[in-house]
Amino acid sequence: MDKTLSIIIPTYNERDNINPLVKKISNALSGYNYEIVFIDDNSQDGTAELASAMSAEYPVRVIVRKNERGLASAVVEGFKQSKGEILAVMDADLQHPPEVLPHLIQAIIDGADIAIASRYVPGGAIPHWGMVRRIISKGAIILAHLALTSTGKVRDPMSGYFMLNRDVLNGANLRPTGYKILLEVLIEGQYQNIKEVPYTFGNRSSSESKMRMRQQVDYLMHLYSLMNRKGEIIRFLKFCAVGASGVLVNEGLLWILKHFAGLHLLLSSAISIETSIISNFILNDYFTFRDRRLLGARPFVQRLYKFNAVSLAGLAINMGVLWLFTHVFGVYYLVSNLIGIAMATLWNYFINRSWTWKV
Ligand SMILES: Nc1nc2c(ncn2[C@@H]2O[C@H](COP(=O)(O)OP(=O)(O)OP(=O)(O)O)[C@@H](O)[C@H]2O)c(=O)[nH]1
Ligand SMILES: [Mg+2]
Repeated sequence: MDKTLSIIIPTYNERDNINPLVKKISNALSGYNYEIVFIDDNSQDGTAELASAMSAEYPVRVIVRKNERGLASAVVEGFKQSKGEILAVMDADLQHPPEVLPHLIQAIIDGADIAIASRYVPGGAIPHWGMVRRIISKGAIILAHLALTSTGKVRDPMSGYFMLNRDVLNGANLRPTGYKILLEVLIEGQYQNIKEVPYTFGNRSSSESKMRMRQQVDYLMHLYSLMNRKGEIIRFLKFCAVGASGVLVNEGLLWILKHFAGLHLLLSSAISIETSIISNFILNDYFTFRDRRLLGARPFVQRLYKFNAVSLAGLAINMGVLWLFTHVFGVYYLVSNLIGIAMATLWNYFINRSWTWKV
């Protein structure tokens, strides 16, 4: 590879890991044109001094930030301060094995714009994690897929170990909070091809973990910010508003059919429910998912069928939850119904977004 690779490594109190890390990278990348850029947030254990000392023998640069803390913002600083046409990001604690770097480089050479070292593709693993941490990690990934549409095909969007063409960041306004810099790149960057390369997540080799409860909160805030930027919060609110309008249509028509037309209650209800489903569909097609619809009569009718099916299943969910909470858990029925409505709304929203208005 004739392009220069800059490996960005954020550090905070990683003194004991620097020496083995740099040596392993050097072994893995002999013959490559690369630099290692440490972004240290003024560690008090001498990390920066030790790393600087290694620059005599290895292509190492150290940038010390005195007034800022945070992994993701350190990486963004590294992007700015480095020279390479190819960028890599990895942790300092040897949980990201440097032996994977050549595989990531190969993926980029083969045409990937972003190459992700992934724990969740076949061949990848996290042998040292307990059950709780696994569940949190998987839950966070599912949440990201639900909240954001663009992470769709990536199995490990939370990976902190990845490589990319610098061009991906052209025009990208990176504003990450917390730890998940790749998520930010996936949402803000410009790319066509992503390749995931399997790897085994190592055990933290020394020093203390900075993994805290605070990170989970940061993650949720980051997710909210990304959803907001992508218009996904507004989309969900529109969907809820349309749903509320459907309740009015349903109630109004039921009243008219029962009271004025004198139809049987259940027949009136069936007609009202179906009418509100159709009015919801038209409003959602026009407002909520306008950017995701295919034009033409045929796709329109297909969407209508799908929306109908999803809504009827939603109705069943609403009633099932109502029954379960009221009769099994002994919850007051109006409260159970609210829970049912919330569940059905989430179901309707996510299934319609990914199926009815699939892009
Ligand atoms: N510059 C900078 N680096 C940080 C900061 N917090 C963590 N890091 C570095 O980011 C990398 C990942 O941090 P870790 O504490 O290992 O996080 P983790 O891998 O999710 O957690 P463990 O599995 O417990 O190791 C390491 O190289 C840390 O030194 C920070 O505030 N500033
Ligand atoms: Mg770590």
